[in-house]
Amino acid sequence: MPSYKTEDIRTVALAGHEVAGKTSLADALLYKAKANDRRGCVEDGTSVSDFDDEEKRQKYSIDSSLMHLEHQGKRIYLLDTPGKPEFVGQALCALNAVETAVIVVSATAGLQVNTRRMFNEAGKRGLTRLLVINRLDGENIHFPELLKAIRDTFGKGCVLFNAPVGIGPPFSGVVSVLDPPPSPPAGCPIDLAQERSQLIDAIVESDEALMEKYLTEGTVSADELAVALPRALAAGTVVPIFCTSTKKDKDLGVQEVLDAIAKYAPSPKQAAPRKATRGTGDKAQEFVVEPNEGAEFVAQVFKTLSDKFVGTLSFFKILSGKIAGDQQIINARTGRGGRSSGLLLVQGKTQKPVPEAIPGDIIAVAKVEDLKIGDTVGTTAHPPKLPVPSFPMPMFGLAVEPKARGDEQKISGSLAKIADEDPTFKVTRDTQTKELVITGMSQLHLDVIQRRLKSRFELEIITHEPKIPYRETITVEGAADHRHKKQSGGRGQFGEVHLRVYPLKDAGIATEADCAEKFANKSKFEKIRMFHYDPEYNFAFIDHIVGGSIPNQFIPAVEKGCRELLDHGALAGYRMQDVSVEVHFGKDHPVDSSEQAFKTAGRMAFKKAFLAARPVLLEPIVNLEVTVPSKYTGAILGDLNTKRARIENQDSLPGDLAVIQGKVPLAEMTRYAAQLGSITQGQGSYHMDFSHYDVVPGNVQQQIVSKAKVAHDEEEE
Ligand SMILES: Nc1nc2c(ncn2[C@@H]2O[C@H](COP(=O)(O)OP(=O)(O)OP(=O)(O)O)[C@@H](O)[C@H]2O)c(=O)[nH]1
Ligand SMILES: [Mg+2]
Repeated sequence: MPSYKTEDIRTVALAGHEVAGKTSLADALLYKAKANDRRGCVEDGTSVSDFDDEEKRQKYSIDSSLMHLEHQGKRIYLLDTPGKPEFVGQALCALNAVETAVIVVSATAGLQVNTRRMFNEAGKRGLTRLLVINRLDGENIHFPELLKAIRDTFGKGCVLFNAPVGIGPPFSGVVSVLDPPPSPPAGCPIDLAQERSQLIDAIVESDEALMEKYLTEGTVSADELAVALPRALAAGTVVPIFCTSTKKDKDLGVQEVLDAIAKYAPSPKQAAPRKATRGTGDKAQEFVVEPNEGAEFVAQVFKTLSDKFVGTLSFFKILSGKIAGDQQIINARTGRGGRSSGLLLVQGKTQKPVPEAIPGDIIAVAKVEDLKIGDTVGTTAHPPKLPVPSFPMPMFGLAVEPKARGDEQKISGSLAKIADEDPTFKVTRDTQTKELVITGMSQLHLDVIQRRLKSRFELEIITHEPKIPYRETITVEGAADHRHKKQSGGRGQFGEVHLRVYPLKDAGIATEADCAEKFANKSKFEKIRMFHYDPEYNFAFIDHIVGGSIPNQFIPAVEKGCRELLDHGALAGYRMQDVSVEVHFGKDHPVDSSEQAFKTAGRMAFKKAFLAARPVLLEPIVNLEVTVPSKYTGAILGDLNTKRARIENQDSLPGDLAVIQGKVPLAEMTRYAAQLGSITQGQGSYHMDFSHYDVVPGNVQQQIVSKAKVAHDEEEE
């Protein structure tokens, strides 16, 4: 048995914008808690957290990393997350595995895109949030303004638990706000008494009885505050702020953060239990995952890593029940089991076997096949399943080619391995061009992956311009038929298919249930025999054949033919979506009919009907958020105007920053990083994620269609 209980565990993610000092804080915390006998440092390449070769070279975090320490009788797990927006997938995964988020803010840079994002994502997950204002030794810090910006953005519940003594290079440590010294130290930039009363106000606000007492008597005791505080933290009505410098030779305010984590972060038992389901369809039952040792073992994988020495490591957070090292683990997604070579306690790049783990523990197992991020694992035959977290859809694509001929297979295999570790990186083969396409969050993201491919697998690639994943759909109903007939000596080929096509999007159909309820039923198709629905394409195939005009055994071939076209498109060679096909009539030949003939007839009829149904191209539209110094607002709006953007919101942020939000076609954004850089002299940042598909304007569509060489499949005729 471990020497601690679930009640003693604290799980903490360090999150925020890049360069705020999260990794330095992790190293400083490990050192203060004596989990490391020397202070690791990003600059020297000795960080426990940024241990990966590429991280050491670049001096920023790329992956989340797991560490642990003991302090005041608590077992504390730390997950350091990368702050660069391109690696947000790693940060989101880490947030799913913890009860507490420490959001690190740079005192010199202020609130940045990822500071706000992480604060909100942690809030969405119901995590307890702590703020750390770091880099207080830096130049040009306006502390009261920063504090105001924090409160304006994150709410007045953000209250100082300690205050800096000296700002900038004279920063020499912190002073408690709750329990201040009799006379305020020189160099404290705020009024301690006022901050203290704001802190007390925030605590009592979460407790009506205490509030009443405070209002009538004017005071509350330290004991009463201590009782009310955990509730206020859990409810998010109080967000404590701590002040630090994690500059290597300073490490000021770090001890206070360490103490605060041990004292204020909730244990897994204090967090709201997660909900899972067992079984599928009608038999699905809700299963509340309680963090009790006696309960069934349930854990969720939040990270995987292929390690040179131990093979694939899968990291999971135990949500209920305990597990021993030699136990069989069952994956709820596949139903298959695997035996690990033991449970591993992780400290950065090193692992130590442990015999057992309990609810709240964050551990790794090696070499259990086919565990993916988001998978639930159990030890019973049918473990309950937790909801799979969602991630932003990557939008920056590049086509890749091997530098050395013959490496194709190895490259796609190795990229797939990298993709397993990163939920915002995808590898696909373009069905039309047969090109291998990698898609990530940005150019930098794909550059990092390219360098990893070289250092880990010794493979090099050449990349081409990004491709825009257009889609094709129809806007009205259409009908067509096709007779496939060939007589070339011996047995001929014969199949004839008559079908109609229907647009599904405007009919409000987006799921199988919609399809059954609103469309593919007897009220619309009187003699409907069956329908097949495919959520990937929002495609439905309806068999409405009467009197055997196409014999039953050929219906699957007709469907197959139609499905072939889904990937290839009819208009410009792009994937189709939101279409239904109703096959209602056909003809066969007693000798010459074959599956092949009906497949071709189905595909050709579908193509003709599609082209007759006013087809349109759809293009991906992204949500864009640009943050720039206010003076560039006009230039940004002017530029976005030329990009077919729809501006939805414009706001000013403390620190004389402006945030512009809107929707823009992805096709207009392929070079935005460089353009934004030149408009704002490198002072702007942006973030985009997939929003939806929208119809391409007619003139743009014409250009794309005439450029695309539509593959003529007549050769199969
Ligand atoms: N002056 C000063 N420098 C700091 C402080 N904390 C960290 N640094 C330095 O700032 C740089 C970035 O620190 P990191 O700890 O890597 O920042 P991070 O938040 O982990 O950055 P990402 O991994 O990119 O998200 C390093 O060179 C650190 O040595 C601080 O409090 N003051
Ligand atoms: Mg880092």
